[in-house]
Amino acid sequence: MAPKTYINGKLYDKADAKISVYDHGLLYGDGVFEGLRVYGGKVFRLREHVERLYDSARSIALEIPLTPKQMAEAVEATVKANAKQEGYIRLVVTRGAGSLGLDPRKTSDPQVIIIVDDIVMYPQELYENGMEIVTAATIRNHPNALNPRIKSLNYLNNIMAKVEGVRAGCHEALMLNHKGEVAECTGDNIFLVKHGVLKTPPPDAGILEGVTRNAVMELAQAAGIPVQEPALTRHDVYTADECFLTGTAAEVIPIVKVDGRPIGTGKPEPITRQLREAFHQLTRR
Ligand code: PXG
Repeated sequence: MAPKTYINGKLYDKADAKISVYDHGLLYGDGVFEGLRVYGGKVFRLREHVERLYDSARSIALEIPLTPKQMAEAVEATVKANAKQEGYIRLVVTRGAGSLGLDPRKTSDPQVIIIVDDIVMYPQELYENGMEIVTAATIRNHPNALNPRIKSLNYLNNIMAKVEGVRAGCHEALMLNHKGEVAECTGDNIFLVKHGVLKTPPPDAGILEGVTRNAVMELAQAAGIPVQEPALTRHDVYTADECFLTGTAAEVIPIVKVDGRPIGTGKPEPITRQLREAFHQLTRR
């Protein structure tokens, strides 16, 4: 079935799902978004994603013309209209069409877009054997410039780091924050394991607080694995026993090499494998 896209309350065929070239989402990256997953016909952690979307919108002073409840219902109705059992949802709210000037007062009608489609993941082999990443020279945005906790349509910061990763022959790149601490990857959060303790940078390290990150932290706690959110350096990464990334698209993927240094034994290790399995159970049950 051809995908049906929701725009402002109506469903359109893919070829007809269009918005104005005067939209400030296109002209300035002025808007917010979410990426969600559908497992077995059910949207994973819909409430958390909607809450983060509204927090992002509030932070950029964008008023969404739906209540969070209406937004959640619109997402579910669009998934249903697409008869989607397994897939990816891109939820976008732009500032709307305006003049060719920055002033948000010149815009009207924020556009609410819900795309339901398939997901592109890393090659399956990397989930089994682990992935290699490099540190990008491009740092995460300074929180006082554009706070990384906002999932805005302005993803150039991450794309520049992704370009560096790809040029180095990797699928992902590690980004540091303005203090030189480990932040996250371009579209995934990072976790380390050291002496049986799970560690991930805190939200104030300048990261997006991932829905998958929070789910994995809960799973670890439930399994009796201690969880900490300390400031981390690249030294902590290089000397970790295990490393993995989390994200809606990536789910849980082992990292076995960072900047040419093998992590642990250079093969996916037990806690990573355990949490990957636990996440699989959580989403596929
Ligand atoms: N950090 C950043 C910077 C992200 O953009 C995550 C972490 C993981 O968060 P979640 O809530 O997904 O666990 C993200 C989100 C894609 C795509 O299509 C993925 C993200 C962002 C944009 C595009 O692969 N990941």
